[in-house]
Amino acid sequence: MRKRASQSPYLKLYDGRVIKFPAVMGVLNVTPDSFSDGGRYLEADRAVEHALAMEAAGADLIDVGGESSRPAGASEVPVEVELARVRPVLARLSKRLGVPISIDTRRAEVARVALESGAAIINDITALEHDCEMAPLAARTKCAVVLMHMRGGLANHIEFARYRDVVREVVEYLEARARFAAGAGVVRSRIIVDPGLGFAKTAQHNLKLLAALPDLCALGYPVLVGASRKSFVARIAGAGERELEFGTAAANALAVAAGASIVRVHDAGAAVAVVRMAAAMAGRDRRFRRNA
Ligand code: HH2
Repeated sequence: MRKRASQSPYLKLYDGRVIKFPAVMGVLNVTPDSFSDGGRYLEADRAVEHALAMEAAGADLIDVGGESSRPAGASEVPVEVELARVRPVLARLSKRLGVPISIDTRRAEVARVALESGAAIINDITALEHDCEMAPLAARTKCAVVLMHMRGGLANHIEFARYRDVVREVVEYLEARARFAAGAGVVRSRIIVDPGLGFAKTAQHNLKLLAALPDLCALGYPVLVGASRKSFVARIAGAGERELEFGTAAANALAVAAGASIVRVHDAGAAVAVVRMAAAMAGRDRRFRRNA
């Protein structure tokens, strides 16, 4: 049986800032084609406004991405296009945003520009596999990294949704990628793992992984969960605006109760309320412990 390692209740970034868990990561997709909010924040001013609104709503960090990974065959964008999307947004955000920024990218070149603009976290949906420069960059800069599980490429990952034991395979993969990252010099206390809901996963796989979050938490790394508005939520809860939001809220509440440290969301205000409530009910908020 796996030895259970304990998770830290916070993440200390290289610049001294601290993210207390459970935390809300607000999604800022600077893309024309993201599955839920594509095109809404492609214009830099609107993107900045939205990030500031998410911060005001209580988001603990903002995840900026310039390439969509939606399962319906996302098209790969050239690195210049990805850079042209995120660079002006990052430049403006670094002067105005108080909370930390993570950069959602598979490319070291994009991550490097983002880190130079003040980002403190690399969110890599390929767990540092896509670009061999990513691990050395993370090690050199001492930034935090999110290692996410997926299989296949952006356009075809759903074809790879085949597992003997999805929980065991995802947990073992993330453990191996975390070991690789630490071996490459990434600061161990800044490694975050993510089961990659919807990435080469059917609805059934996502449900199994959500039910097994304690096993993933037992690795000892903070766990990030990205259920927000994904197609399995639409399939289970319904595809209307309200159904998606409440379905997302239920997934986030149970994820926090099961030990998740970060939830990645489109509606930060809703998620903040959900996370606060779930954390208090699960005894993860000191102020509301029964014997406090
Ligand atoms: N999901 C998406 C993108 N990046 N990163 C992590 N760590 N975990 C996730 O679950 C995750 C992620 C997909 O969602 P979204 O950003 O809304 O859509 P798109 O990729 O189409 O921009």
